[in-house]
Amino acid sequence: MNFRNNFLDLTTSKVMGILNVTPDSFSDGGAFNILENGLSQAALMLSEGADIIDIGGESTKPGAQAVSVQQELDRVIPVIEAVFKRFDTIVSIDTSKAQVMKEAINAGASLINDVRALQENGALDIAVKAKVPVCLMHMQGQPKLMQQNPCYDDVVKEVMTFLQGRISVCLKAGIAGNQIIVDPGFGFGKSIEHNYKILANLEKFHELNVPVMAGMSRKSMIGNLLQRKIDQRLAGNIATATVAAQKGAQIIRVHDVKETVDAVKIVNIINAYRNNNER
Ligand code: 9MG
Repeated sequence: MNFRNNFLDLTTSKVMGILNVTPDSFSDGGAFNILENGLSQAALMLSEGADIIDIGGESTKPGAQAVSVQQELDRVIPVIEAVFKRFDTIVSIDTSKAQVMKEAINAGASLINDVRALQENGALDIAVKAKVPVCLMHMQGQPKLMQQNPCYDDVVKEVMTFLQGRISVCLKAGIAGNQIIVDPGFGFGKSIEHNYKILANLEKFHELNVPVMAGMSRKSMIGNLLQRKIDQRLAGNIATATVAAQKGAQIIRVHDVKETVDAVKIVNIINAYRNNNER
């Protein structure tokens, strides 16, 4: 896939490192510290083998409050500029706001990761003009209330139908088919059962004929099942990432880059041997 002339081969699974630039992700909220901290986290994740750095300034955790456009810009733009200047990597902007997408792309971002699948005002238009890849994610409800009573008759079918609909809207608007990624949105308006049903059927999402992203890192689908606090979920994070890679997810979005890169390398080599045997 072409990220503004930075090409990423998605025939094997790749790892996206998460860089949250929200006040709760840094002990001291001062601007300098946020920038320095962001840069050193990006450097660490890249040295550990991340292929993409996903930078976000609005928490989308269940119960999270919305932030203003200006707050989000103030948080993410300096970090995107600095990461883009210092490292030869793909920078992704995690946002749903058109203005943030636009300024992030001007600052060097080459992927729009939108948990609201370009449904907010002006977002689709910006994505068409930006000509960068987009990741369209499924969410039922909004972060503040989405985990209160998620409901589906057939979660896999409904999530796929939504994503197919958003792909069609994007194609009609002028986004090239080879610039679209989809994501079932683990934890976004889904119970534990819904999340594991999706993971069990993740390979079905390839029927949408675009790369698939999966993000389960440290989420409650791991914590609640295993009864583990956030810093005790590494084994669960690696298990879910490994299954996603085995099921062909092209991009795995994680906090624990080093361990995930190791796990994904093993899955990738097994797949390479299997493909050779089939020839
Ligand atoms: C921003 N964000 C948080 N969780 C996510 C997930 O599962 N997928 C994507 N694409 N973005 C996410």
